[in-house]
Amino acid sequence: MEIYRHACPRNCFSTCGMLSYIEDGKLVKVSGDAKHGYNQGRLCAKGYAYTQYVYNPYRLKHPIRQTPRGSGNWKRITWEEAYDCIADKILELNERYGSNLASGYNKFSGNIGLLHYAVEGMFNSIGPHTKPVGNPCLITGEQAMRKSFGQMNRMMPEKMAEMNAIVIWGANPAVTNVHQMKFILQARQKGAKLIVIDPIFTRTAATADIFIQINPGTDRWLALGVAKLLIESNMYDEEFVRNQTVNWEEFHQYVTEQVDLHEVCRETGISLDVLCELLSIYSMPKPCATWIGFGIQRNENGGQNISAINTLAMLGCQSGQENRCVYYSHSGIDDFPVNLLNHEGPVHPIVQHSREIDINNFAENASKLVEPPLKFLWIALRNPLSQDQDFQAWESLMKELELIVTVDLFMTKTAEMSDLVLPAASHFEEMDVNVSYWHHWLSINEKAISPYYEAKSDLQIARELMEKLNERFPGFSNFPSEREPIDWIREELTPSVKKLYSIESIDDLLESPRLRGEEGKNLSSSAFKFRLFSEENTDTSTYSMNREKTDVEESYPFQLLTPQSLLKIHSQYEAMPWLNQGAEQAVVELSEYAAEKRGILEGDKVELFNPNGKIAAIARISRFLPQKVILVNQAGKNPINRLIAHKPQENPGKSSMNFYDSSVNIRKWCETNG
Ligand SMILES: Nc1nc2c(c(=O)[nH]1)N[C@H]1C(S)=C(S)[C@@H](COP(=O)(O)OP(=O)(O)OC[C@H]3O[C@@H](n4cnc5c(=O)[nH]c(N)nc54)[C@H](O)[C@@H]3O)O[C@H]1N2
Ligand SMILES: Nc1nc2c(c(=O)[nH]1)N[C@H]1C(S)=C(S)[C@@H](COP(=O)(O)OP(=O)(O)OC[C@H]3O[C@@H](n4cnc5c(=O)[nH]c(N)nc54)[C@H](O)[C@@H]3O)O[C@H]1N2
Ligand code: SF4
Ligand SMILES: [Mo]
Repeated sequence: MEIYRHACPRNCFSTCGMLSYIEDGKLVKVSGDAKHGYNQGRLCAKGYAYTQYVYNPYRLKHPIRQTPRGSGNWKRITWEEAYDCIADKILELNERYGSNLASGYNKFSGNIGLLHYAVEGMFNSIGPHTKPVGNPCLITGEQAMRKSFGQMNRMMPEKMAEMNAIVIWGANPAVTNVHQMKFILQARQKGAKLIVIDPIFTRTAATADIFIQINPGTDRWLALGVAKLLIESNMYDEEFVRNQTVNWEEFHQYVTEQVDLHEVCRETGISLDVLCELLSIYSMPKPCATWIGFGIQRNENGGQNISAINTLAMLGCQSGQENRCVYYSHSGIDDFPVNLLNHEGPVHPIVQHSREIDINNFAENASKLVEPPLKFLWIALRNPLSQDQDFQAWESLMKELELIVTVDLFMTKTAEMSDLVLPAASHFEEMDVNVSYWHHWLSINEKAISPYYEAKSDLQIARELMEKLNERFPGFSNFPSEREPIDWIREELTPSVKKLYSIESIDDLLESPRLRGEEGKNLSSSAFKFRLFSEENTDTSTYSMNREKTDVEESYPFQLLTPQSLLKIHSQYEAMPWLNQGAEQAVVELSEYAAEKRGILEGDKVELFNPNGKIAAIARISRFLPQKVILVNQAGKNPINRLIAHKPQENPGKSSMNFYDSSVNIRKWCETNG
């Protein structure tokens, strides 16, 4: 049996080190890599199911073409035919419009290995084109962290084990970050308290000492309320605020004059006793971790809520900065040149830059493009017709597109609406190098097996397609098609990366994943000045839960929360019987209050609806849900995101999607309902 080293490339906190066991060229088993200090030899259920993922009967085997689009009339074609068809379109559009701006892509998080920036590299290599910017997932929080701290911090997640208290605001690690639970448990075994602040009684909440059920979107009030108590009881660090913050006077005045504790309790739905409980945690002169989850920034107050939590975390814990540990995420790739992403393409005589569109409002903005319109769309590592918002805009964009190509391992909702679908390789079938946005380990991903049928990695596809274009039109692309994956990886391991990770070459990574050497510096170095919460640039009227409701909110009184599921990564893993029985009917959880108001009983077929559409589901009535919250899983056969459509956000490319700001109504299912 041969054994190879891998990194799980899913968009997941853990980026687990993994070993594959190969017999006669076949993947027979996977295990966690014991040399990886974060996952320490373990995987999650999705990780252990990789043998079923790789040889899944639903995996795409060959390039296929559908005529007409959406008909389900698929025919197998060769890679040659696929490349010819795509090259024809790119060249024809270039001829028609005088540049490649009519060609573009939408890419996100299917595989977060560094060589998957091949998609960006491929498009860069043909000169100016149309590309997405921004990030639907975590950028609001990233902006808020940079505003507070001047930078993204580098907290070591393993250090959570040494904390005296862990306060989790809007994360659900028992589902989304299972390996972190081990470090939390270690802390608890030494006596640490775990506090979970969430509107939903989650699996993580179920393990906590204190669960604080907060009204969604109101964390700012809670954080400021506790900060006020800290200040009033003189339990804050005066020296810190005097020397290391930029706006203490202003903040002090704001808290004194504007933050009213009764209002805090009303907005958040939390009693004063609970605020005092949090005060005792944050005033402890001992290490305390504040973990800001991604869930907290999926509403329009997200950035402000995070800024308020950062402020509370920094004011509290009197015994010095090293005790103030704020966890969010870090930018693991910043140490690397990421040459594929930053590949410089040829200069165009007239068009200077690529056209950028916010990934969060991609379809609508892409539809509006003129001179030239967008005509060819490449979709890779992404399933927008399950995971994006505003399906109506996608549907009208697709009508205008002359060619849609989707590269995926499975026939997704998006692939179903494409002209060509190209089969992607799994991470066991290609080489890569991986870092995490949570821990600080660097891993190599070896190629262990040949690609499944005719599947190819995104990099291989880029190499071959660009070569084809150059055969047809010499010099059209400057993509270095001759370069092998290992060459790209070698280039990522620059002298400074080697020093940081104490390696001499790739061989060291083949021996073991490596921890980044310069350990998580705490947030504040002496030069740094912290920015306390301030209300600048915001429309305060949006904050109050008690403000006047808009007409839409009156008609659709329930807030739709759609967080992540344990046995899926977004829309992935649905076709895997070990994890999910794919054909299941969607389930909606509603409160006893909502059930009573709408005459709904457990197990009833119901429909969720709003102006964007309706979704059928089976009702589950929960004693634990807040009255006006409705909980639904993502993805499935009829993805819930059909009901999510948001107004364009203020800062294109600078905020995440407000997925949890959607409002819906619910009623018993009736065939004749409009
Ligand atoms: N309602 C709601 N919607 C949400 C969220 C929410 O909380 N609620 N969360 C949002 C968040 S946080 C995120 S990160 C996004 C995720 O949005 P997406 O990244 O669009 O989500 P996935 O469903 O993971 O789709 C990734 C696709 O890439 C494919 N893939 C995997 N590996 C490869 C590969 O090597 N090559 C290629 N070409 N394809 C590959 C997978 O099979 C899958 O179809 O969803 C967002 N959508
Ligand atoms: N199993 C699994 N793991 C995953 C993923 C997956 O799809 N499946 N996806 C990965 C990705 S891409 C991401 S982004 C992460 C996300 O992982 P997390 O950081 O855990 O974020 P979410 O799951 O979006 O939301 C976490 C919690 O926030 C709560 N929440 C919602 N609104 C509020 C609020 O206003 N205040 C407070 N205090 N809480 C609120 C939700 O109820 C939810 O329980 O998970 C990653 N890990
Ligand atoms: S999905 Fe996440 S936890 Fe599971 S094996 Fe992959 S990286 Fe690890
Ligand atoms: Mo995400």
